[in-house]
Amino acid sequence: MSVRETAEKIKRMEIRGAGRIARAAVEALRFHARDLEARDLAEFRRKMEEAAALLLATRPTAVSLPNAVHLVMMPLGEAEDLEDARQRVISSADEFIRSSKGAVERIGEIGAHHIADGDTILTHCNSEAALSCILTAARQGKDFQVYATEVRPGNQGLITIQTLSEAGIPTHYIVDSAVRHFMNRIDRVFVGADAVAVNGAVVNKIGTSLVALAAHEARTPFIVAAETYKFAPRTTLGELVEIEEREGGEILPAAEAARLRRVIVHNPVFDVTPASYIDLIVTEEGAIPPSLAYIIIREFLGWSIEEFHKTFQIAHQDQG
Ligand code: RUB
Repeated sequence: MSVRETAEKIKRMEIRGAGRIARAAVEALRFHARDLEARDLAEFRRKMEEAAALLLATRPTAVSLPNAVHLVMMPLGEAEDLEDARQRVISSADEFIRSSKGAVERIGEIGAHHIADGDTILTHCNSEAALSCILTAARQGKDFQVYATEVRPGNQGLITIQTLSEAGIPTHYIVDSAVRHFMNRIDRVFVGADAVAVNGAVVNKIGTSLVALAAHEARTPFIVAAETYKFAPRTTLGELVEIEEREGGEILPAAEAARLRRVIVHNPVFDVTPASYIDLIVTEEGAIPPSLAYIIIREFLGWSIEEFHKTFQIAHQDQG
């Protein structure tokens, strides 16, 4: 798929979920690099940067997108000539896709340790990392059930219940506002992440923080499944993760909105769950308390903050 087509699909949420968005962007860059016609290395670099910028502008919250694009584009800096540059992008893209899939699998293995026979799990939205924990536990023969939320307004819960049902897992489907009503039946909550900040706060689908609040009140463990490329390096410099605000029409149809002229519709699609409501973040490098987010950013993302800034010409913020 071309870069433009991939970007459109990500914008329209035909490709969605932080991990899938990252892999789709990387795949698009890979094909772009393979077929790109350029006179020299400088032109190749410029055209690749334009393609990267197009992909980065699609959705602002999932940090997996800039992290993945950065990983693929980073080797361009060391390229000696055009063909070398092309090969470097292709192999770094292949490596990202391979390791991303491996990370989801490993997270499943680690997360499944936290699911026992007789458990009732709750999940919100549609996260392949969170589902990997649940599906791995099911494959291990554990006997448990899952509550899945509807997830207004995108209805991602439908994808989740389809996957759970196909895996033969007893599944309950509830509206988002019923989470607290059912929380006393829940042994553990599993969600994914679009971004993890340096202070351990997790950005995920709107409503996640309410689920966490209800879990906290009921003393129900709240577990986040997040690959290391969901951790946000820029938050170490005090930058906040941008919360995407989508069209009001996704909530209130245009005809209704036109009739109710004084009504302002808000449609933030992610929210922030503070670290104090999170018991564990399961990464492919192991399960950590949210307070260790900084270690993941420094040790496992594999590049320095300075390098990240240089590559994307992000204005350096005063840390003082
Ligand atoms: C998806 C969402 C998911 C995370 C993690 O939001 O919030 O929980 O992206 O998913 P949207 P994964 O549907 O708006 O993209 O574990 O698959 O990366």
